[in-house]
Amino acid sequence: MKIYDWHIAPNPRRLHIYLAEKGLKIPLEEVGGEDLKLKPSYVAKYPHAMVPMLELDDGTCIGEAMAICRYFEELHPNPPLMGTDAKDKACVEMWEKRANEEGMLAASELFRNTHPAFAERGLPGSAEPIKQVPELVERARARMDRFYRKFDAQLANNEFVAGSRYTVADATTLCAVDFGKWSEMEIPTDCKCLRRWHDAVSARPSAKA
Ligand SMILES: N[C@@H](CCC(=O)N[C@@H](CS)C(=O)NCC(=O)O)C(=O)O
Repeated sequence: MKIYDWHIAPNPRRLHIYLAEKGLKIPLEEVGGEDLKLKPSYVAKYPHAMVPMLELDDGTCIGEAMAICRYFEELHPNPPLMGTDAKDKACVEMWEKRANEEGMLAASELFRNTHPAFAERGLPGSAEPIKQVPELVERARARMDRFYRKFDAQLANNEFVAGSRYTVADATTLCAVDFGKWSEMEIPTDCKCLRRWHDAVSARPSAKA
């Protein structure tokens, strides 16, 4: 098996953090080019045209960072990073989805609608040109602010995003906060709980994976 990777990209980072927390090492193939595009040979092989992607030895291609984490979680349940019992699993999934939809997608909307290299690539995963929409930029900033404040409130009563244990919800939240920095977004100074959490999870070895 191997993982198709783009070492600078935020969604593959979700998976790298997960694997590091698990202590798993999986062979990688870099498919990001210096032109900030996925290599044409990869897009030809995998027309979904996004990373990360896990290819199994039988040829099955599994995309979506959380689907790949789920695959490894079933095979290597310890330490549990996707919940323990029914309630905990549901809470981890809820917060991971919020981190992705309200954080990652907001940071992506901001970045892709401002960076000159993405002028014709307003959305990932398409070979067809999709123009940037300048009107989305302010909305994306407002989405990020809402994301910071929602997670700050959650972290006022919890050590980690989904409770007392580090989970995939923390990995996705960290990637979303750090992706926001690509567009000069920072955690607001009054979001003290989110800042406390960010310092703590950034100090874990997995944050550098
Ligand atoms: N929902 C996907 C999102 C994957 C995604 O957006 N990946 C980006 C990199 S962070 C990508 O492949 N972009 C390709 C491009 O920009 O051409 C997941 O969870 O894995």
